[in-house]
Amino acid sequence: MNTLKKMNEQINHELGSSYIYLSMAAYLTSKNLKGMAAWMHKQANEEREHAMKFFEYLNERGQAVELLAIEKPKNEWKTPLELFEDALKHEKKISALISAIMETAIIEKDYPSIAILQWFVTEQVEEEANASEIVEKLKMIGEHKGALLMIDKELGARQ
Ligand code: OFO
Repeated sequence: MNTLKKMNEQINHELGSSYIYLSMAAYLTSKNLKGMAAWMHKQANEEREHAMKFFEYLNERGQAVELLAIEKPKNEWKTPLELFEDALKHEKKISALISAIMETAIIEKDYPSIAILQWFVTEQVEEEANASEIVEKLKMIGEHKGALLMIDKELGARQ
């Protein structure tokens, strides 16, 4: 079924997301923004969990998982704002991919997949909102170094 095939590809996108966020964490660490780096590490871990949700679901459906190659992520940004703008752009891309799988599942009347995908649809609203909030705050503070350190501290407190 196409839905399950697309979910197999989505495992790759979720692991790719994890890799991108890990690269962002590495960059932020190199800039001594430890709180933002910790936030990105948590995000990278969450993305791996997303991949595993699809992985386990495909196993339950008796579909063999085929892992695909992961692209080398970008590793340099001009500013934390540019980095978080990239993260937001990436989440929007992921939301579109989830919607496309959902459309296929609806066409195929694959109700168990629709149920699983519903979780991802809701999750994407949260993921986009989180990234967007950080982007807006970073835009607000501009070049203010003290405020940047405050945001860094705030993001480091992410549970
Ligand atoms: Fe960021 O939600 Fe999965 O990819």
